[in-house]
This record gives sequence, structure tokens and C-alpha cells, in this order.
Amino acid sequence: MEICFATNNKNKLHEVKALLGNEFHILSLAEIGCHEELPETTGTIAGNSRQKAEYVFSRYGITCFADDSGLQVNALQGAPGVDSAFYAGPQKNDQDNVALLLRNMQHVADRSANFITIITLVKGTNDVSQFEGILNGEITRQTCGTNGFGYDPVFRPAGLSINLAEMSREEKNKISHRAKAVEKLVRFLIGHQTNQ
Ligand code: ITT
Repeated sequence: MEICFATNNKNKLHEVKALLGNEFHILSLAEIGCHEELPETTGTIAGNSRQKAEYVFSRYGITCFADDSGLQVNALQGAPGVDSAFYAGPQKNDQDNVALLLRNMQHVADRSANFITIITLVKGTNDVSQFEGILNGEITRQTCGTNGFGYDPVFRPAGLSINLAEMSREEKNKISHRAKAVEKLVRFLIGHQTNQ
């Protein structure tokens, strides 16, 4: 089955391709001829996820899914949340975002946080399904590790003694918010394949 993953984030594309295995042929936006920035203007993670997937479906007519993710820090009332990619400004720079987060949490004792992913699958007009994945953890006081992307260097999953950026892609893919949402997506897609 050919499905487009509507993301411009190469790291996410690699992570999700590894998670989906050979069962599905995942096309990138470039492979379907989509080279524009996708709109993300709804103000919520669930809304942006749906907006991106519906944008691609409406213009390219291909079954597609998009994910929108974010880091939610309890002591910061859920920030950076839907603004995770642009936390430190429009340059959308991971290092700047991490530096700002550590600065804003310098005097914060409650370090609890979670990553959330919401995947939206669009198979047709009004044929829309959403899948959520959450990874709980805490924000460390310093960066550790160089793998992954985004806030991985400062995020330590609950119950572990290393940060996401210290894990291999395979290790991260066993526990990540995105992996949990993708697992639900796969179960749904397989169920629908066998029902057809
Ligand atoms: P697309 O919208 O093109 O898919 P994006 O980079 O904008 O890619 P998201 O909106 O889903 O991705 O995620 C927002 C930000 O949240 C992202 O840029 C990272 O800073 C952070 N983030 C999301 N998933 C993450 C992960 O697994 N590890 C670390 N940071 C992550």
C-alpha cells in the first residue's frame, strides 16, 4: 500500500519508515511532487496534524498521514507545546530551542514533561482518523548525547538513566511517543486492509 508521510522533517521520515517496515510503501512529500511548506496554523497539535494531512490529500489526492508533535513541560503550563519547533524563534533551530528551554527552567524544580504525537490519517474526504502517543519523562539540567533531534538531548524518559539523544534510533523507536502513535496507525491500517 502506498501512503505519503506528510512531513518535511527528514529525521521523522527515517524514524517512521523504520517503524512501518516493509508492509507499506512510504512516499515522502518530495516523491509526490510537494515542495511547499505545509500549513500549521490551527494553534493545537491535533489541529495542525489534521491540517497538514488534509492539505496534502486535497492537493495530491493520495492517502496520507501527518504527525504533529510537541514537548509539554508541566512547570511551563504545557509550553513549548504546539510551538515546539519555533520556541526560540522563526529560525526553527534545535540548539536555540534547547538553550532557551534550559534557560527558562534554570530555577524550576519540577522537571516533569512529556512528548506527545498525534498522527492524522486521511484516506478520503471526511475519512479522517487520529492516533495519539505519549512519552513521559523529565527535562535534564544539561544536554546529554548527540543522536536524534529536537529536544532529545535534554529529555530523559521516565524510569531510564539516559536521555533520548543517548539512545540509538532503534532504542528510541521502541519507546517513543511517535512509535506509540505509529503502532496504533499500523494496527488500524492492517485491520482495514484485511477488511477490504
Ligand atoms: P513537520 O511539521 O514537517 O512534520 P516539524 O519539525 O515541524 O516537522 P513537529 O511540528 O511535529 O515537527 O514537531 C515540533 C517540534 O517538536 C520539532 O521540531 C522538535 O523540536 C520537537 N519534537 C517532536 N518530536 C520530537 C522527538 O521525537 N524528539 C525531540 N524533539 C521532538
